[in-house]
Amino acid sequence: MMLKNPEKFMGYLFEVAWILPSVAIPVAVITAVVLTAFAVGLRVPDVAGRIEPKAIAVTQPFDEPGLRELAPGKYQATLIAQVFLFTPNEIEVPAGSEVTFVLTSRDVIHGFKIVGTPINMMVVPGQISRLTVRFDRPGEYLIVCHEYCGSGHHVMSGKVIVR
Ligand SMILES: [Cu+2]
Repeated sequence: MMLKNPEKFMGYLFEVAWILPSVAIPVAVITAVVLTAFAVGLRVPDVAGRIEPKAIAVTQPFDEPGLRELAPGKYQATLIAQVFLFTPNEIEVPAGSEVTFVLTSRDVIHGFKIVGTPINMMVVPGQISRLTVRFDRPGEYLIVCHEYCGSGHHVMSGKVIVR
């Protein structure tokens, strides 16, 4: 076949050369998504609700931002993002704590990433963002805003202290 009709044979080869990557690329992408979701533990934030940005000061739980112990070892950290700070910008929990971060923005879109943890979410005005993480290792975890929010974006940070 190859010698009788070399052009047709090359045609098959080219077809296979395109079919293989068109199967391999989606398989690789799906594998990456499954790995990050289950092995690395990356999760998208809950749809935790909506809020009127002008009424943050009188809407629970944002009327009292900060750390609250819900049960032994379980905390809720309520934070408000605004240009260019998080309120509060420091949280301290014992090692082994499970902390649910609940955030909203007072003004523009901010980001909320805790370096070294799977916590990575957008903080959108009018929307409540929520994610839970367990802090097993003591140390200081840097919080950064990773959505460009204006001229002071680079100083918008905070930390979680795990003792
Ligand atoms: Cu920012």
